[in-house]
Amino acid sequence: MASTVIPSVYSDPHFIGNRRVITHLMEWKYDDIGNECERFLGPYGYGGVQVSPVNEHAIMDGRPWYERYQPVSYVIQTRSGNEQQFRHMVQRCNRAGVRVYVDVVLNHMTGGQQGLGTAGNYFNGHEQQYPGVPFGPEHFNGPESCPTENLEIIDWDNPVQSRNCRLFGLRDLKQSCEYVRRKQIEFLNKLIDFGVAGFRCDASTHMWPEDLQNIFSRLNNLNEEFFPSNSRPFIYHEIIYYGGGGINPNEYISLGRIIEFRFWKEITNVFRGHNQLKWLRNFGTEWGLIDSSDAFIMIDSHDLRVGHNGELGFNINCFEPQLLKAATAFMLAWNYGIPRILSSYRWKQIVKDGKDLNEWVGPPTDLFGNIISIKINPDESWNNQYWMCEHRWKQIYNLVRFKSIVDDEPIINWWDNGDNQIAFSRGNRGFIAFNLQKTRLNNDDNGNADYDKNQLDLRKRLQTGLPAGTYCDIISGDRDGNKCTGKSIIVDQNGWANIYIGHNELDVFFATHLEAKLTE
Ligand code: ARE
Ligand code: CA
Repeated sequence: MASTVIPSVYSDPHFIGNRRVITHLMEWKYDDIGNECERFLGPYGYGGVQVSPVNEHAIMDGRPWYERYQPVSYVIQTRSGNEQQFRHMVQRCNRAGVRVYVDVVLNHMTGGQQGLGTAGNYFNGHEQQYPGVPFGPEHFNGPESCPTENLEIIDWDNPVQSRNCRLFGLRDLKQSCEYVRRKQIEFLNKLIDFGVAGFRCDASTHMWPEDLQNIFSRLNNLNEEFFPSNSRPFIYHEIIYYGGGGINPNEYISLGRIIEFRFWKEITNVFRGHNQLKWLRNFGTEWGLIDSSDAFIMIDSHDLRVGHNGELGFNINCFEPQLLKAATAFMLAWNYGIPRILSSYRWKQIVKDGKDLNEWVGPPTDLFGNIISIKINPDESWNNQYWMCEHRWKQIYNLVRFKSIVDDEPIINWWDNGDNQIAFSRGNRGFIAFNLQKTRLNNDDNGNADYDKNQLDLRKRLQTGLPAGTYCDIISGDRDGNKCTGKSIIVDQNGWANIYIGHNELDVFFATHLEAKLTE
């Protein structure tokens, strides 16, 4: 059933042309992001880049990545760079056709410690003093508004506790206070005036919708140097909701898009072989997900990668590249929401009792604690001992292109084998097939010596929806001039072609589109 809800004025990402996908260059430096916008994100068709929190934050022992989620002031200065560098990056990215979204932490300041922030401002979380803003105790929620004894959130489903008490001890800002609002509006407007297209709103569940409404309604329109007049910022909210009780994302739908956590969870479940691929046929609102036009989606994130939210071993991260590529491909090929791809750095995962002991490890740095730059070699490889660069994995960026090419074409020609093989096309512009049958073997049929592995191949004549011609698979290879470097298919006059995905192939999917067609 079509939704009657009018999309929020904050739900348009302002992509240029038919760009469709955002990548989060986690912890990257602004100069590096500017370079990447010009040499890769722009040319390869990414629509936008999310940057890690840009404002001054606590410096913590060992420099964990999560210190960025402990604001000290709204001065733009972190290990990623200063205000000038940030501003320059935003200009470069916009000119390269790539929008910039900033992860903003408005719910709280630091935890109970004291020290210096990344711009040199002193802070004392215990006394709730942040002279760099300045904020003092009167700007925080306390016993008058938070009903729990220790001021911590205890019952996460209770709206008053969830909004007025502390999230993991983080000092909770009183956004009903006009002064707090004004400081936050100033900060956001500064970013808008620099040319950003919008924000990831951290911990939205922990802020009152009416306070956010007030703040957002007072934001400037986007900078007319880069955007049409009267453009409102794009805002996507972190609201962790899996159905049932708890704070319902519907409360925030007029305030922007919702990061739909049921998307990654259900897709991860399927790709891990806990649910059959064939059920994805009607994946979306019929599974209880919010409307596509309100949704923001992901497979991996800065939290999920280390098992914050979800659980380690279930969540799919860069250490299972084949699985990550396949689940990401489905995300990009399906017609739902706005997808974001996490681009992470390398860390040494040490799993013990279901936890990653290194879950805190921050970005790669030199001996002085400076973040190491991304270095691109002449053959397009990079210093991958430091940076994972998932956004540069061919199976991923080729699907980013696929998404642009298929545009809003509907999902048609669905086929499944009643189990873990599926295929569908996007109008007459693109076609994709998945063969996860071997995952089932790994899970259930291991050790069955009589099992004929060839039964696990996908070998089938299918309707691709495509015009007749020879098409390259953009997964096992690519189109290189007028030849294919990997597999290819021949589509007949009626759109049919023989599709093959062997059980022993590294990638479990096949994809092609109009631009991967050879000229006759
Ligand atoms: C760190 C330490 C803590 C310490 C605290 C204060 O880890 O032990 O108490 O500092 O000193 C990130 C890290 C946190 C870190 C924090 C501040 O993940 O570990 O705390 O930065 O440095 C809930 C929230 C949701 C939140 C998740 C992680 O609702 O908003 O928890 N996600 C965002 C970001 C995080 C970030 C923050 C918020 C804080 O994406 O990266 O934290 O800015 C159920 C509930 C969810 C709940 C979830 C927790 O699903 O329904 O609401 O999410 O459990 O797993
Ligand atoms: Ca709060």
